[in-house]
Amino acid sequence: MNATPARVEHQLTDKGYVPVYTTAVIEQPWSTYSTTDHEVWATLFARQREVLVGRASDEFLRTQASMGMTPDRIPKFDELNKLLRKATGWELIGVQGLLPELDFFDHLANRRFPVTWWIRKPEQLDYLSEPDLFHDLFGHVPLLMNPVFADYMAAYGRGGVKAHGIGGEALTYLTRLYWYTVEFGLIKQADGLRIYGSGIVSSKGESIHCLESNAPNRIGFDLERIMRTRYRIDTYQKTYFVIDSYEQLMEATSPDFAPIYAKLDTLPSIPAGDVLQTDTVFNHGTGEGWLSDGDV
Ligand code: HBI
Ligand code: FE
Repeated sequence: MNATPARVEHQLTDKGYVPVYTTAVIEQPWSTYSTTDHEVWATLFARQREVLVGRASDEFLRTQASMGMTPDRIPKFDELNKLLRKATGWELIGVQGLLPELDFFDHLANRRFPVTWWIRKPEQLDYLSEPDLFHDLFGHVPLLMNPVFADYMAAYGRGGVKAHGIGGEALTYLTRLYWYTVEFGLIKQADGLRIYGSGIVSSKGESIHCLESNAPNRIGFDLERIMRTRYRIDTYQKTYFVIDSYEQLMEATSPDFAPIYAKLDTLPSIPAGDVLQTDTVFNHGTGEGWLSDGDV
């Protein structure tokens, strides 16, 4: 496999030392994928395509179908890149795993989406702690075919590079925005709430839970509210935020965030499960099954 070795650094966070990989770009070693690798892709793909009918947003299902992804084998990055570049100027690059934030943002700002080159093992089918090829390719890539969402992701990357320069809590606020939109966002359609967040669409359990359980809150999108709201990394989300349209996301990133960051610095963060008087509430969750600690 012609991967330049990815030096693994460890970053001290409030969750202890987490491995952060270098930004080495890795050619997708497609010929090295085993039969088991392709079977894991096939199982997850078929299962999620079934669960997501009536649950994922129309645009997610449409863009994913337009990319010609099938269960029979792991897609080839260079084949998908031909479609992506033509549609929205984006391309996939292979990486070892999580990148240092500034590198990640810089890739997004330049319309490069980092996709982990390896896929999880059969025993990790239902959960693994970091993004693998299935999470990235099945979850993140399809909506990059949508011009408005593709522009949002590039604008988000530019915002991340700027936030990195500002320092302070700017990256915390921006990471929450990514988490509650790109990873765990819901969208309102005429026929009901639907999923567009990658962290949800790549998970069978959460695809059902986020829409059909009474436990979580479902609250209308509000940029500053989201930037103040802590989140969960090892359980289902306590709160899901609902956008009206992808255009709403794009518009939300048009102002200069620096004054917003300065204002948020004077306000307390909001626990993941709270509902505010000012919220547009689609569902005030029962909180059933929630853990009392562990908000990030
Ligand atoms: N790196 N490869 C990769 N994929 C991600 O989704 C990712 C990352 N590094 C940082 C990161 N996400 C989050 O901190 C974002 O909120 C920036
Ligand atoms: Fe992700």
